[in-house]
Amino acid sequence: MEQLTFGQFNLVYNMLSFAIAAMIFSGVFFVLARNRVAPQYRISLIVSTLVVGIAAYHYLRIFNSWEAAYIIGEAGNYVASGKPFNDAYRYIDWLLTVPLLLVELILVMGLASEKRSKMLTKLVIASFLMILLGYPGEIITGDTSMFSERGLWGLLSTIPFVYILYVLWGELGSTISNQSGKTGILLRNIRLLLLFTWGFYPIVYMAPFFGWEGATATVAIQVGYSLADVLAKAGYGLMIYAIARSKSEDEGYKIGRVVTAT
Ligand SMILES: *C/C=C(C)/C=C/C=C(C)/C=C/C1=C(C)CCCC1(C)C
Repeated sequence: MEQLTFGQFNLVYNMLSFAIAAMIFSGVFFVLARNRVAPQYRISLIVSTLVVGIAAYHYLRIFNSWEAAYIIGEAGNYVASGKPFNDAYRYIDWLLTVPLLLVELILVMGLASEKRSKMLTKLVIASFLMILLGYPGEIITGDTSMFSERGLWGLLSTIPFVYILYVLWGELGSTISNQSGKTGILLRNIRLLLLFTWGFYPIVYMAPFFGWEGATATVAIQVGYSLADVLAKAGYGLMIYAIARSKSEDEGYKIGRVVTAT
């Protein structure tokens, strides 16, 4: 039966709590900052708000499930309470938020509408497949070594992941390099943020392949995914805001300008 030390249990507990705060208050910021960007970019901030809102809700559920799954034992350790820890919340969250994160990026690029809908369709389908194919491997119990079913589902899920990267670097590469100075730099940076934070998930997924087992793997996976989520959702949303702000400035939008009807 899995046992956690006092420190392990509380590390996850505090990380989950931090993630809730980061999601809620970044959402508050996106709402309050909407008038700082030109009207055509506000939709990106709205989508950012939805992403962190959906994540905040799921983190509350994950937090409650974590709290209920363990009870403090006689030796001061945490032992399983018998209620299973429900990690499906994470995947449901990703299924909704991952496509929305790609939508945010495409919207803030300001592509022509025909190209935009083509890109969105491809990216949204690929991101659905990536999450759906990863889930069966995540919940497998028993053999979780590299050459187990966990490894196979992980590999299948990596195919759409690589495709997403191909679209962002290959097909959208020229769109990004065509953007003006500061906006171009910000777009390249957000793509890198996406690469590093999204690239972190498959690495965390592989934790059991490196021989980490039981409590250590559980803690590593929970802390790893939570950190990655804060960067990939709240941090990413702030960069989307910076891009929207930079494009608004380029296009001559002034904060607080009074528009009078003529
Ligand atoms: C806010 C949540 C985000 C950005 C989640 C992203 C998740 C991934 C990029 C997950 C990718 C996976 C693989 C590429 C293979 C192994 C299974 C996954 C689902 C962890």
